[in-house]
Amino acid sequence: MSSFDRRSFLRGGLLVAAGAAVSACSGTAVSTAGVPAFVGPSAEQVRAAEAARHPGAVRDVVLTAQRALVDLGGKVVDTWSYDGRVPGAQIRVKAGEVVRARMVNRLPADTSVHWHGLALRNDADGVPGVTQPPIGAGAEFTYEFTAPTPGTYWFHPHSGPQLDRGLYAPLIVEDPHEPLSTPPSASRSAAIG
Ligand SMILES: [Cu+2]
Repeated sequence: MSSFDRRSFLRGGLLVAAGAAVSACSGTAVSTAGVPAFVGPSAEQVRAAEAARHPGAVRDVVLTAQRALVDLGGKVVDTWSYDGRVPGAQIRVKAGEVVRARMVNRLPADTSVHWHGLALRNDADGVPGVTQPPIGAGAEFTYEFTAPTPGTYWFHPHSGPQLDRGLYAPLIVEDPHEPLSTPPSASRSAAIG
């Protein structure tokens, strides 16, 4: 099988699988003519899943994907960025909080935001053509999801090599139960010393 045939085959299989998954959730056939249908943010299934994650406060963030001149230790390059810096500014939330991120696309190309490693609602996963339509040049898209699990994550587009041009930034999910106290072993050695 040539690589083109194989790619077409895989894509076809993915669309069938996506359509089947959506149909299984909604109980209705919503995929027609091989075009994937998307589970919208207001879908009943999404509301139920998010409610089960005990959402807390809402953290509003605006991300602007744009061209920028970035200083790489003396060499200034003309590249793409979130809000004019590489990496982009970190987003820091507490586990259980809702991230509502408005992506403003000022690039001359489609983009998206994939929230790497986070367990989140499917329509916020940022894979253009699979979980959402691409965010076109000059367009906006708002992601909204509960960040359920503490950890250090990052986010980036799933649109061509944009990540390699500088579109990436950290996302920290703090554990509200983390005491941040001195470890017992450290205080013991201090007492001995
Ligand atoms: Cu990733």
